[in-house]
Amino acid sequence: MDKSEEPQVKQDELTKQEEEKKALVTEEAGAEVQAEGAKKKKKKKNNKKKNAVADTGEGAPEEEKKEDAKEEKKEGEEEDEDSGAEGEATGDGEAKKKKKKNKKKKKKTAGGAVADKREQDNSRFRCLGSWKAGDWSQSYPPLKPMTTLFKEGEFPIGQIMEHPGEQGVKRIGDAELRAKERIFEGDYDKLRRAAEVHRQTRKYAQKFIQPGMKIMDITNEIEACNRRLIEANGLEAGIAFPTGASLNHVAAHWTPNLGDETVLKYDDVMKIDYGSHVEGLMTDCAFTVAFNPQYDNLIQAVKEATETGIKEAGIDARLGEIGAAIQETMEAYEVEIGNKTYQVKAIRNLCGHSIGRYNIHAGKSVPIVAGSNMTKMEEGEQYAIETFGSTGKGVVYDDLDCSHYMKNFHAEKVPLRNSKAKQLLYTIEREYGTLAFCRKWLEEHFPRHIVPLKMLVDADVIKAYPPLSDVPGCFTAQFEHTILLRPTCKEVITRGEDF
Ligand SMILES: [Co+2]
Repeated sequence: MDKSEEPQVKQDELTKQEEEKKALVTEEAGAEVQAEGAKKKKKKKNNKKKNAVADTGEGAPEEEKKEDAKEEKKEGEEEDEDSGAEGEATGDGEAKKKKKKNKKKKKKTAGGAVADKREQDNSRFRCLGSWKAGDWSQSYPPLKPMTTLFKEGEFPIGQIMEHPGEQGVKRIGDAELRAKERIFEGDYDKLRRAAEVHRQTRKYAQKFIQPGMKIMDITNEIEACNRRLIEANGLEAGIAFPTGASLNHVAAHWTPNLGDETVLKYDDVMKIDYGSHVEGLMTDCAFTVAFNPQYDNLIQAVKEATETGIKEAGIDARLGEIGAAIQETMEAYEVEIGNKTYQVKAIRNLCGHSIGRYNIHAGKSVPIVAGSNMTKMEEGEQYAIETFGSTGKGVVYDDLDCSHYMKNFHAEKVPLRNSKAKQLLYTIEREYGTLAFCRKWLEEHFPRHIVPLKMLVDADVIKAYPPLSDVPGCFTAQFEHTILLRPTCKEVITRGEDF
């Protein structure tokens, strides 16, 4: 995500949000995270069963599996302590759980998981496709990393599309370009591995996300799954950036900080935005979660606008023209919410962006409104195509309570006097390099980081990425895919049947 301009709107009404938050805490009756999050709720089992059936609308066999997975977790409560918040790789926990395996009556795969199937009904979410039946050897919850499911060089290829214009047809059959492409196959393969992690993680998220859950539990669970499947290991492979879970008028860059109690409601519109990387080669992909059909036209507008962006993108495509096409698709929609009709607006100071190695915003921005940028996309580039629609003003400003930070990619060496600030910078460089991180993650490596973190931000070594919000009371939606501009074609690496 990229914010293209300085904030244009100033406002100080955060009261509404605060009130909502308070109201929500009392509502916390419903669902729970199936795996890690379940540990605190031993005594609520009866509730849970009732809710799970009511909320998911899934068939009986699935429910059995879910309950099964919960039982497993409850028995393994102690080891959850370390696999929970930071979601360590499964190795350890797996071994411990195996010891307890003989207690189980039903068939299990390694790590206490049950066999999953590929087919998954997503109809309880608005405007998300369902996963079709087919070969599938992942467990539930997903514990098997991609390298155990696929051989190197054989990670699933994304959606292949022609580059726009006449050259597109020529490129796709060009032998020389194909030969050129072979040089990059290794990188494509790593990106496809990261993309498959994104797909499998989101399929999982689409199974467990329910109104009533704490956003903290949702994001922790997504991150734990992401880490397991990508085999997170220092800067070699891991999460590419914090899991965005921005709600309603907040469009992007919000993830809960430690202690946050926000609960997902039936009427919320949540943007789930996360990424995985292998050796700094990363995916950036997002979708909108909503349950109430009143948002359908907003979500559909954004989904189609992102598809327009993907279709228009390609070698030699001009950035300004892509923006114009996106805006036209988006703003053809109206949405009726609570007896009021809104024209969907493309958020004019948010953009897609080029991606480089360990560099989420590599320099080029893909606007989502018409503009005069004549810059062309080029062969070999990688882009996140993302669009945001809003029922508000169509502009975002920096909101409060920052969670996202990232080292300045081109930061000069700045002499730091404060020893805490120096230590913190060292920790950030070691753990995240130039990848984005959030305060929740930092807590484990560097508790009481607020003051030194502010020093680093003031010294311009670390940049703060506060939540980006439209006016309170409005709703925003987002869809995003990562595409590769290969010499012969355009590959939508994060494509799935859900979106
Ligand atoms: Co992005």
